[in-house]
Amino acid sequence: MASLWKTVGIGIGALLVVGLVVGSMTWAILASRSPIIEAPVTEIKPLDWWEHAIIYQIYPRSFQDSDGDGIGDLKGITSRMEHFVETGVDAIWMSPIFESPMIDFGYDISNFYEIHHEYGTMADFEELVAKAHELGIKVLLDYVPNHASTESLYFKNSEARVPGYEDYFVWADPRPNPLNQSDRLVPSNWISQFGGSVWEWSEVRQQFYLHQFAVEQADFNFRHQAVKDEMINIMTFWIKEKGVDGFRVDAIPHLFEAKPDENGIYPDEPLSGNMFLNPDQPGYTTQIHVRDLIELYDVVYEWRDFVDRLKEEMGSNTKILLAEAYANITMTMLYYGNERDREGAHFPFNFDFITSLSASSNARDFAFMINRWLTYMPYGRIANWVFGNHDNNRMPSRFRENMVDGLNALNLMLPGVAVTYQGEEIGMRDGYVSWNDTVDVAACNQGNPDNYLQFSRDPARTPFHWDGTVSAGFSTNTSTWLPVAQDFREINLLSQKIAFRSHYKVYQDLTSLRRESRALSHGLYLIRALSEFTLVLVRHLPTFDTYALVFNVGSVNDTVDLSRVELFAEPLTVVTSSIHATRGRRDTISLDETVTLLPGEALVIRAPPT
Ligand SMILES: *[C@@H]1O[C@H](CO)[C@@H](O)[C@H](O)[C@H]1NC(C)=O
Ligand SMILES: *[C@@H]1O[C@H](CO)[C@@H](O)[C@H](O)[C@H]1NC(C)=O
Ligand SMILES: *[C@@H]1O[C@H](CO)[C@@H](O)[C@H](O)[C@H]1NC(C)=O
Ligand SMILES: *[C@@H]1O[C@H](CO)[C@@H](O)[C@H](O)[C@H]1NC(C)=O
Ligand SMILES: *[C@@H]1O[C@H](CO)[C@@H](O)[C@H](O)[C@H]1NC(C)=O
Ligand SMILES: [Ca+2]
Ligand SMILES: [Ca+2]
Repeated sequence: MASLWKTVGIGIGALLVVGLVVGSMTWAILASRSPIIEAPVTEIKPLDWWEHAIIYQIYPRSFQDSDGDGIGDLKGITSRMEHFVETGVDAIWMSPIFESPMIDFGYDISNFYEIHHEYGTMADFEELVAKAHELGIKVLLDYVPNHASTESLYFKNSEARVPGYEDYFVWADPRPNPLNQSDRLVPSNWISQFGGSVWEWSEVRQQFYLHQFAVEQADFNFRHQAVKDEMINIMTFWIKEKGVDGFRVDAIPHLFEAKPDENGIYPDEPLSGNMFLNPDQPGYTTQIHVRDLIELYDVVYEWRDFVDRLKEEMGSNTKILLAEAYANITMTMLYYGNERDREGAHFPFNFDFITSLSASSNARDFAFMINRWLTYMPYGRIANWVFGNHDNNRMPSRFRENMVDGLNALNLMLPGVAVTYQGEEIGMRDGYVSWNDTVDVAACNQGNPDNYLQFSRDPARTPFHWDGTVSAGFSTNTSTWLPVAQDFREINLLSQKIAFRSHYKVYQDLTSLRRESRALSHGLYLIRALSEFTLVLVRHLPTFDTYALVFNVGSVNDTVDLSRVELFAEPLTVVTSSIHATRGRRDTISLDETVTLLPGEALVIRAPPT
């Protein structure tokens, strides 16, 4: 190892907060007194396919309709496969495509081994995977282990107490009411994520079953070995028989719920005290019995052992597991593994840009949240960045439209994996969906014509804007399952490919840079607020070009002094910039001048090796 290392002197006066990116590389950065950096000269550790990947989330129902029924489908995705290559992403993750009554648009699976008929056939799926792999694109599926549709055979069998299936779900007798024997009280006060009790009465079985999401999504009983075995069977099928490259794992914090006591009584949740909510709304109680139970991590660690074993057995590329977990930082980081002897998910999604940052955040808030993830992440693991998904308002709608390029640049320049939700590459905003057109179960259950938008996930799910023609090129049908957003003539892929400057072209500039730059794949990071509103991200690898993002996240002009960034050396050259920026590609910036950034302006800068 030592022979690969050369001592490079570097003149850095001030103490730098510089993080370590690739944990397995033994780097020592001591930039305070002794200005010495140990740097590899020839060898750069090769990264596994996923460690610096860009993962693109497809919402299949809204990506491309191939047969004019107004609903996106697999053939549609296959027909658009070049888009991923042109855009420069490495993997696609499709929200669920399995057979489903579509109460929760595919997150209510009735057959985990079949393709949903509106989306196509198994042959269509095989064609999709073959085409993707031919083009070098990995394919990830959405795996939904917490629950199954009440239409599934698992549930029907369990409800009918068919031997072997009795304990597949969480069944409970009514809580006894000592004052009234014939009263049928729910077993506990737990509230579903979509509103109402988690307990639903089954006339067939004469017991309640538990559902943490919709009534039609019954929670599996993960304390039953047959369920755990079946989950492994499902993953084996899609990896081994169908060749997928991994899974995004849905709703993991909800895998386990508290057990009943010896008398069969379930514990109630404490009340949150929030007076603005009624007893049917999530948030009325504080959830301590229905999420983050420590038992669930063992299941995740077993799944990791399983995918690693399968990889060995198949002699294949790494099969990855990505955990969807909205949880506090401690419980989130545990998904990575226990830091002693168990590895977990390849990463839990980092939702900080969704849950903790917004249009009102300043540069210090950004720097703090980004560094928080990197600080809490176990040593040597891979970070990831998520700016939107099918469950949350779109990125430009949560932040400001003039921030689109800067946010995409952050996503693509921070260390680790970048996750892009369909439409972010062109800056798609939330679509308007009227109450009459609203189909999201969360909004229909909890909302009314006056307040549904606070619950609805439909605005983030409207069809992709390919061009300015009928239904934005998504479908030949003028009527689509959700309306196409009204701004599709203004914001669409084709017009952005033609335009001289566009969000899409900035995104492409960034993905090319990401492929070429060793500082971006292997470099150290420096993330600081240069002022209240201007954020600077520097990626630095000795002997290679340094790349930096300078981004005004505020809503007023901000003037900054780039000579204060210790790692910069002249000449500074602009590689790409946000579409309204005053500086563009190949412009140079002198360290003697101050730089005024417009609201949302982002500059991606190259500096020579130090
Ligand atoms: C167009 O879409 C609507 C639903 O949005 C559907 O009822 C109709 O059958 C579709 N037309 C065709 C030709 O499939
Ligand atoms: C007992 O409970 C049943 C079912 O909820 C209800 O119909 C009945 O009125 C109750 N009886 C009394 C005395 O409250
Ligand atoms: C995170 O959640 C866990 C489990 O609910 C709790 O025990 C812990 O105190 C929380 N930690 C933080 C930092 O909030
Ligand atoms: C919604 O539907 C109702 C009943 O069909 C109708 O009266 C109303 O005009 C519709 N509203 C909109 C905004 O389309
Ligand atoms: C912001 O800066 C731009 C470019 O320097 C200038 O044209 C504009 O007037 C400034 N706006 C304000 C409000 O100062
Ligand atoms: Ca279709
Ligand atoms: Ca559960």
